[in-house]
Amino acid sequence: MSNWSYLRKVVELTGNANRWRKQTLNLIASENVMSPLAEAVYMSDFMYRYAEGKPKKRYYQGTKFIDELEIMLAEKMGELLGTSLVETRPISGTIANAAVFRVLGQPGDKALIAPVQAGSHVSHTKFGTLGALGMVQVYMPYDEERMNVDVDKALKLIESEKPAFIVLGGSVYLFPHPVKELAEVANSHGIKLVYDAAHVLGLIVGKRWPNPLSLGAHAMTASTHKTFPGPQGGIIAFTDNELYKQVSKTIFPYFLSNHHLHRIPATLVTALEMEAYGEQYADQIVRNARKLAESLAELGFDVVGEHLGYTRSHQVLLDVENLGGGDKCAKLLEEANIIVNKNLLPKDPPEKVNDPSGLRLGVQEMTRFGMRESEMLDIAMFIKKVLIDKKEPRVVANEVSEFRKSYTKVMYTFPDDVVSDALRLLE
Ligand code: DSN
Repeated sequence: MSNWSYLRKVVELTGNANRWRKQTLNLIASENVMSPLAEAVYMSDFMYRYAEGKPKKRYYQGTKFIDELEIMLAEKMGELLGTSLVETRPISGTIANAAVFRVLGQPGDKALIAPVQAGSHVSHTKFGTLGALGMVQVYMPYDEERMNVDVDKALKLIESEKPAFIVLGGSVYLFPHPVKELAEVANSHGIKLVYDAAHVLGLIVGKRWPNPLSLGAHAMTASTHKTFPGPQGGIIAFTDNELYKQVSKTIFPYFLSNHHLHRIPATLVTALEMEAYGEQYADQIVRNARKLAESLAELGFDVVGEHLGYTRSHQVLLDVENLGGGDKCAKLLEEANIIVNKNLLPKDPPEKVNDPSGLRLGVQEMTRFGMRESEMLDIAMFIKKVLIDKKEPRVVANEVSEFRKSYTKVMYTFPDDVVSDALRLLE
């Protein structure tokens, strides 16, 4: 391929992705979109710059504006989360976890983590960051009835295993983990509790999910681009001042040098949007998730968690074992322009990871584009056409694209006149 054809291909593929994603129903639970104003400040000169160190104590010159913005972001996120101790530099949720775990444990130490059935993230496990740091995972037992960590057995494990720290939160969960119960015992043993709020940060800020910091967690790690609809990045909030100081000394230089500065103003714009509209947005997300689950169940799907009201988060879990399995169903839906991921369900053994029984659906991005309960029924019907009625996916893809044309504007952001005024300040 000539240089020019290669260049054309690169740009064309990027354009294809842009165009295609506008025609799809994106139900990946870990993604979202920024508002045009957040995007505008993201595409700034900051993306070319370095600012090693902390604001006003940098190893580089040229940082006076990012210093101010970084201080503002820590303050604003602190206000939204009820603490004054916020570390804004992690460039992802996994890097946030790495820095906290590194401070709390030594190689060989044990960490008590949520069982995979209760949704622990790979970074909490021996296969991910925890294992890379040489630490040992101990799963807390799972309570099938409550679809959650078994509190009584977990409390006994704290006594018997003497872990260095405890991790709750995760990436596939429908119901809040028992932070308060475990934090009380952790405190009595001098153990720290870390809560990974990557998926639910926006729900916490929007007051539709319990704030783990107010329930006793010592640190809350998160990413800033899921239910909190900012740029890809990470954040850590603390209630423990000493832990905050140690993690701040660890994140740089152990886990990053630069921290991708263009994230900072974009995260701050998103924080202001969430301050103004976060409760409305989070409320609609949890309503939509519940409605999507109910609609799918009414249409004949096996939806996980019926006895508990299906979900309290942005996620819905579908058992599609009898419809060909998670791998096949996710691929069929993709052909129909419905993007989901295959997922292990609580009943699955870990070996089924490549062809699990489930699908994970998240409603946060479609909610951001203005969809409400009635559109959740439409989405459930599109999914039924593909997976139950066995309609040709490419035919459904055309219907999905047509449907999606009515939902292209990002909602839960500032009015157009405010945005136009603000954009002039970038000129
Ligand atoms: N693996 C991502 C998710 O989809 O939950 C989070 O890192």
